[in-house]
Amino acid sequence: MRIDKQKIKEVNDQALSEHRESFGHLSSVLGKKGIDVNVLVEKLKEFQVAVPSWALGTGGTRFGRFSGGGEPGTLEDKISDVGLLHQLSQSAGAISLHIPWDIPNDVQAIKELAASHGLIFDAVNSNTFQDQPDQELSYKFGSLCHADKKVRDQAVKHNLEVIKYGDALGSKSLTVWLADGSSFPGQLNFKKAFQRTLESLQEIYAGMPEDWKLFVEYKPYEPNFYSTVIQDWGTSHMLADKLGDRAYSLVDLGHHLPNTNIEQIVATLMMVGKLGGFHFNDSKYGDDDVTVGSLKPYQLFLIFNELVDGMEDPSSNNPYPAWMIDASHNLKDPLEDLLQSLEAIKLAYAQALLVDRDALEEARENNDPALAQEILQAAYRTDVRSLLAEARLQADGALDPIAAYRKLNVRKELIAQRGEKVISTGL
Ligand SMILES: [Mn+2]
Repeated sequence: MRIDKQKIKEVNDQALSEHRESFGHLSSVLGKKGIDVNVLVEKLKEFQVAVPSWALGTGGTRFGRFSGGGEPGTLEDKISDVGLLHQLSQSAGAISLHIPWDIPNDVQAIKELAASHGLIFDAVNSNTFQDQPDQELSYKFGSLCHADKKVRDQAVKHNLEVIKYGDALGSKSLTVWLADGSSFPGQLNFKKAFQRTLESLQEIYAGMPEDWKLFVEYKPYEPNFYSTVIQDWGTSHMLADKLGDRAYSLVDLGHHLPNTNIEQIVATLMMVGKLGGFHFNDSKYGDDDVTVGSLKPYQLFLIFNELVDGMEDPSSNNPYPAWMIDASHNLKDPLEDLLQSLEAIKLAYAQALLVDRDALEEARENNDPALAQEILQAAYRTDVRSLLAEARLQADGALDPIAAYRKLNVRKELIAQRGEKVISTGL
């Protein structure tokens, strides 16, 4: 489904005068500080975040799953849903596919469909964390690290297939996240597991087209409860460093133990040019995958402060990172949840753009932590919502995406088209 542009405009018109007032006020406040809001609006319009195909359906837990209605049952439906998010937010201009859940039958038709929604294909994701029905050997005891070379070969072959599908669609990167690890002390030889994983990744790296990047994602625990082969950013960076120039670490916010200083990890990886990708979500206890910014918005801002610093640093050769939301929703309408995540990401980005970097650096050089905090919090406490709304308005999106989604009865329409009981593939 697509929303009639005129309808979005009609909804926007109802809130236009209020928006003009808020945006005018913010423009004047920021203008007095020497900040040109038009520059910020342009940067916000450019900032696009990929939506993964698996976030469009209702997720669940190991205890159960309560699906909503009108979920996307096919790859075409998933693309259409990201298209809706992009139409409303003008911030979700890419989709990230997961193979084998999203194998395209007709590559050309899928490419054309995505293009018609203004979407590109971001990083493709492989899956060796579960067995597929037609699979010969099991990943129960690991994939790229497995003791049996035949299992490792099968997992490498799968990754090469994922690259082939991604290449056909115009993707330029592969994200590898491994569940490989052990659940009991003594189960795994840590050194052999690392070496085997490295060798397998080397084969995958060698099989990538020359303009592709490989992202190595890390996670401290789960599904294994004692050890994970790629447990942290240090291990991920060691692998990426050994693999070569086109291999990078990928930071997923939820893949850290509680209270980890993620902003410092981001700064360090960007300093050495090795931060390739970023997965957004929020968490309280573990890899909770809840809505971005719903629990720790200040931490998200501090992370964005380092991301912006890294992106603006002329001495850094870090590539522009691939942004993706990696979350799931077991209670909310997934599309509403994704709109909230997109908003939270861009709020943090906009606030980070407001940081007076010269003044901050001066405070640091003068050992003035109180002033440094004042500078950061002045940016964080600025209400930049009207800035985001203006960027959307200028790009033909909705002033308030969730309000528009509800007023235009999008979910009701999706249920009418697809039915109450469609289960999204892959979940
Ligand atoms: Mn992730």
